Amino acid sequence: MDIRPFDIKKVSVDDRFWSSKTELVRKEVIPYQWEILNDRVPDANPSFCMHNFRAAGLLNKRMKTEGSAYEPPKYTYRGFAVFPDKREDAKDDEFYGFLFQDSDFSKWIEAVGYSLATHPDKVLEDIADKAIDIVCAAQLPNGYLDTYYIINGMDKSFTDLRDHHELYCMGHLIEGAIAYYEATGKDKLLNAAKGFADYVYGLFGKEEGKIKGYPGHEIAEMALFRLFDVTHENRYKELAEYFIDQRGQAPLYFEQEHPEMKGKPDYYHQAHIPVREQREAVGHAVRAVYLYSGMADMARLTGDKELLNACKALWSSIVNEKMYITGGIGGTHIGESFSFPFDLPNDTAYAETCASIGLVFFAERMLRIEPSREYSDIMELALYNGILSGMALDGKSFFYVNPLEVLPEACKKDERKEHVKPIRQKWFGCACCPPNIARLVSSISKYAYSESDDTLFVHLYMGSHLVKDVGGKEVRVDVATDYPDKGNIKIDVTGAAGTDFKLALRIPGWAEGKYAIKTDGLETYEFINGYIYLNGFTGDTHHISLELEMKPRVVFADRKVTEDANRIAVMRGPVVYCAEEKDNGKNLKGIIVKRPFEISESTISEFGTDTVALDLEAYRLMPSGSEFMESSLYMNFEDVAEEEKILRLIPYSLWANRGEGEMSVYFNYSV
Ligand code: FUB
Ligand code: ZN
Repeated sequence: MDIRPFDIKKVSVDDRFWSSKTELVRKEVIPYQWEILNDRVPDANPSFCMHNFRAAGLLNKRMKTEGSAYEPPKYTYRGFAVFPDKREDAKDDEFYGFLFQDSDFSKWIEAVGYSLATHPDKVLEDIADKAIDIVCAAQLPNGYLDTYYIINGMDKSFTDLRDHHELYCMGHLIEGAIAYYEATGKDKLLNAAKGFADYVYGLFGKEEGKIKGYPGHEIAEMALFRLFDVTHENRYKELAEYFIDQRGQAPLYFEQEHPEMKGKPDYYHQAHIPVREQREAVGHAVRAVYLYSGMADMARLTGDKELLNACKALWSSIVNEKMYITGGIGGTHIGESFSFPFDLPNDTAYAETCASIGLVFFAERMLRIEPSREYSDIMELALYNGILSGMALDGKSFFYVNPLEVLPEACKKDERKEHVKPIRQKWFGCACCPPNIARLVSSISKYAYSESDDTLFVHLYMGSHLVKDVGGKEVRVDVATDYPDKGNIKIDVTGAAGTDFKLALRIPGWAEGKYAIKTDGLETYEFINGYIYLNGFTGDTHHISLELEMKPRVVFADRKVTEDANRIAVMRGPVVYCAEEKDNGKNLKGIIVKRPFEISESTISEFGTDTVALDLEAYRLMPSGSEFMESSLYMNFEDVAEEEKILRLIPYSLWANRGEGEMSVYFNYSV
């Protein structure tokens, strides 16, 4: 069965929860990020992204005007990231920022593309067209387009595939160009991306004399498969397959590039063993899930069972041993990596926003191979928790690292927690996460729906309207819901009579045995891998209603997660909850939840829209004795007393929107 994402142009999302996010990205985040890319936001880390494209364009112009008299820059390594002391000191023809700064533009234009696909906007399109002109003016006549080497010296381009992100930038450029082309029909950037990919195709491959390497940071793989999807030009698929097959093969390419690393398994770059032999998710978490996404694309397109088995094993390694309850991945900041199984520290977590986004990409691709809630449940978990936490409610500040426990003082004074920030940042020198959230949120319907010729798969529930073509007939599907605050989902299907239309609805794992469905006369259905398949549509409009029980659940981690031993977390539907100092005072770790866990719900409005907050009965141990006792570091147990308290919980994704303070997802409980 050929399953593909549903065309985002054909879906209009009209949802209490998600529309506020997509509108935020459209109205605030995209314009804000354009200012950032042009270094016009005071007090934010400078980007230099558009500066670099302009600088490369300037050199190209010089090359054209000076002809053979032009002397191209000779490569000198200036560091992984270079910033001038002051913004004003930046020279017009020099490169600044991290060496993959180009990718920030590509992610931005991708978000712009998705946004324009559903909300045409002449002003934004004009800005984007002008930005594209600047980017395309930086491209070399042979198709090469990475400003780091164009500015710093092409003589060393593609000589450090492991660390220098040229192929990563190409991958992002392709993704951005496709989104913009699909939204607007304009192919200038797409042609530039194809030009770069064609140049790379000419350089890499198994043929004699070609480079036998592969990207040090993945994304080109999945981007090239997408380019193949759009253009049907086989060489892009061939190149992606080459990159995947070649990775980890002896002799190891990165060892040849960096002989000092000989004999040390390169988990970080996912180059330790050939991909089909991989079983455990290791190394840099973003690189890993981007690679697995490309592998899943290849497994789907080629039917390669060995590759699919590797994908399944890696999926299971992540979700059964290495994932936070929030859908965050990457247990350690050392190498921004997965740690060993069940090592999931809360306060030193890395859980990079990009890594959870990559997990969503991986899930979406596995769903195309096999619609199963094994994947969509996790996709939803990451979206509602570890990804949305990455962006402030006003869309103007961001988390890179998404911890599950924060003590602000420790973040500032303990070097081991330096990577953990207690408040979101306006921007980052290495700014991979903010534009990644923008492109994901603005294409959210792509993750909610996929389709085969006759079936519409509903993976995520959100108010929306779409029209699906079934054998030349238009079937209209309208969804209305207050999800995730409520579990009420109403789906109207119109015009399906006389077609083979099937509707596949996901029943989340957490709602198993706790849902009710009314099918309005449709008697034919099957339940497969967590999806209810409805068919036999004969009436004009069928009104289907699905009710998922949204009761708070007390959740316990596997005993092997020592960090969470004898502690509980609380979830409601797909939403993970946390406590903040703002509601509960300091020393959240000292709060003990009482059993039986009585949880009451209330609706609060301090986060802009109505939000369900939860309250639990709890207590703290407080010194009960004299002044002397109160000031002592240690005391006898008889000198402490229980102080009753109500523990207020809010959705984890909303933490740190009301100033700085402690936060915790896990709590002790009384036995
Ligand atoms: O290397 C590019 C990006 O920077 C990675 O995806 C992030 O983890 C950060 O290291
Ligand atoms: Zn990131």
